[in-house]
Amino acid sequence: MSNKPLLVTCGLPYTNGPCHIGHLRTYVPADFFVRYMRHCGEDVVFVCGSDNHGTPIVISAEAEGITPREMSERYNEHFDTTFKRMNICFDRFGMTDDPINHDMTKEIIQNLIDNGYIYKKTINQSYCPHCKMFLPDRYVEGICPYCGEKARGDECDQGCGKHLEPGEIIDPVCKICGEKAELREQEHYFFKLSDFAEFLNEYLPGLKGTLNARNYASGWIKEGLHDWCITRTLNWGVKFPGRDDLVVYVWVDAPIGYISFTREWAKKTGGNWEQFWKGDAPVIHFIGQDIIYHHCIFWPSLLKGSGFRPPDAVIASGMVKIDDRKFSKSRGYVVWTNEDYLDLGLPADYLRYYLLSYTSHTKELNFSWKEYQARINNEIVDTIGNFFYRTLHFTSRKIGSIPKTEPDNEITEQIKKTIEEVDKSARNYEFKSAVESVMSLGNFGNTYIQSNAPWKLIKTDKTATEQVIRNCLQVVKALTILLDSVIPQKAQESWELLGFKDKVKDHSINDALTGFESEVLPEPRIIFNKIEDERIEEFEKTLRKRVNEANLKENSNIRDENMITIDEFAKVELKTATVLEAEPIEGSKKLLRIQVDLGDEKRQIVSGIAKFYKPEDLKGQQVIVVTNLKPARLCGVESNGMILAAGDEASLLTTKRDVSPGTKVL
Ligand code: B3M
Ligand code: ZN
Repeated sequence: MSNKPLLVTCGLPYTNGPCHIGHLRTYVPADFFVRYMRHCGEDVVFVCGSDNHGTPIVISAEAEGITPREMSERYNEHFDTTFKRMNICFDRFGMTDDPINHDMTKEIIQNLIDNGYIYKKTINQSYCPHCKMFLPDRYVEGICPYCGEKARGDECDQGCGKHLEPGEIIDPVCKICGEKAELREQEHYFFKLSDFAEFLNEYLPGLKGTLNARNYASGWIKEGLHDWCITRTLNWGVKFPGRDDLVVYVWVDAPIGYISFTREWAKKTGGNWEQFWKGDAPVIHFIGQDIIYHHCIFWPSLLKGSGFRPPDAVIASGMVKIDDRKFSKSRGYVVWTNEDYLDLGLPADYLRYYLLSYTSHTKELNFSWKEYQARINNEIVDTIGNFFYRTLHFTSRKIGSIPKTEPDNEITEQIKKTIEEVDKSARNYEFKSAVESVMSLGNFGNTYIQSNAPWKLIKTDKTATEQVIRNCLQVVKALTILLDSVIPQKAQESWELLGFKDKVKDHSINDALTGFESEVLPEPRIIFNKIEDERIEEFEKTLRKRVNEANLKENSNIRDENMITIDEFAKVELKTATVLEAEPIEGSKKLLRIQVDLGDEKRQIVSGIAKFYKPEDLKGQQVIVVTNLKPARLCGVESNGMILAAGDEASLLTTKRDVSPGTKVL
């Protein structure tokens, strides 16, 4: 145990959509860590909140006809409630749009200005002439200049994942109206990130947490750091000091939320926030792997440049996949925490167990209902549930009270060994290994009761049976305390079945080795139930249905994209024409030079029909011509229009009755 308190934070969810299990990959392990540390006697402050600014929220709010603030409040409440339902308990869950964060952000920006880390520069920004507005971040879509994939204004989300600066995106298109955007000059403020390479090179090797965070960040420094444009032309956000027309980029005020929420916690409890951000009490960030750059490069530099202390550890979780597919809300590969899980009466604890134990924290996690079911049924129910119930049931039915002996050495040694293993893994942020160690104590217990068979032993030796049961009870108690960080609700139920009246979460890990309070145990009952096959089939069906619906929607979107309006069609000018003359073009087997009469004018058109018509046969034919096509040169010959023909053999289009040349085709 250390004498300094710890501050643990989780990445802040955006308030423009509901919580899905992808989110939980960060929050559940963080909550495990916090609970475990508290069992070890550490003083932990656990804060989080929602990320309310940025274009995604403005766009979603516009689509629903509400204000971004209303949207943010709605989803802030949603996340707060959902986390509580998952037994993820923050000491403060704030909002980045709350006044304290506006103030804190302005203070930090002012410090950066005073310290010379901010400069003004005129840049080319995407602008939509149709909507008459600048297009910050997600208001614009286009092509990533680094990898050529489709990208959003501020990030290459479908390709290389790079952060894009304003104006960098290629072929920008306005997200609101779909029109081509143009570049216009605008004055913006930049953060001199490039000044921090030396600081980061010194800082990163000492940064604790998972290796992926440190390694990615060090790699990016080698590639070179670019200054960040930190203002946006938007109404929603924290105003840049002294500029009413600009707000700061969401990635500036979002992490500053961590400080604001710590201050809110301090205000509520009389605690001290400065010990974390200015003193030397550790700050530990849990985040998703996709925001390592923001937390290991940008954020420490912002803090350093404004006189605050950078974080001590960054723990980055791998991404979540579903049934082997990349997680995608738009493609239907999503499992919603409430709608698809909690609302169906499934225990929060089972999902926590699955998320913690399935893959190591930095690996990608492939969620599958079948795998979930197998884990819960074989590990939680069969191993832990079985052992707990057998022990408690036998105690109450055959012995009547907790035997008045001490557990054997072999047992206490086994528990001590488990605690050591769990401790090592938890402090190294290896949650899967920590859970595995707990489960092997469960297996030990199961094997122990099975091989000592108290139900047989009691027929010959009551004292020996009591010793066996006392040993088993000690293992159940130890498991209950250890499992509290993993499955807190079930652990509390088990705790009460062991005759305790208080909260297991308030107990030290060392109580895994101490005795019991009451002699007689309450009536035992089964607390872990299997997940039935039919239910799993049902869940899979729901997922399948959603994927199909999303695909249908996507297909109809593609169809929509290929449609043109009547106005667009009317732009094409089609007229009848009579062929006056046709002749081959030297050096081309395909092309003919054709002179046509369009009534009030004559034109030359080059047409690729040489293989199918003899020049002399074309003379006098009536054809249909696109007359407003931009002139082009084919084989060095100028062509002013296009003659329409159908199919591979270029059957020429004509009119059913003779009409005079130059008649419009509608
Ligand atoms: N709101 C969500 C994300 O990109 C973003 C996190 C902010 S943490 C300061 O995962
Ligand atoms: Zn537009």
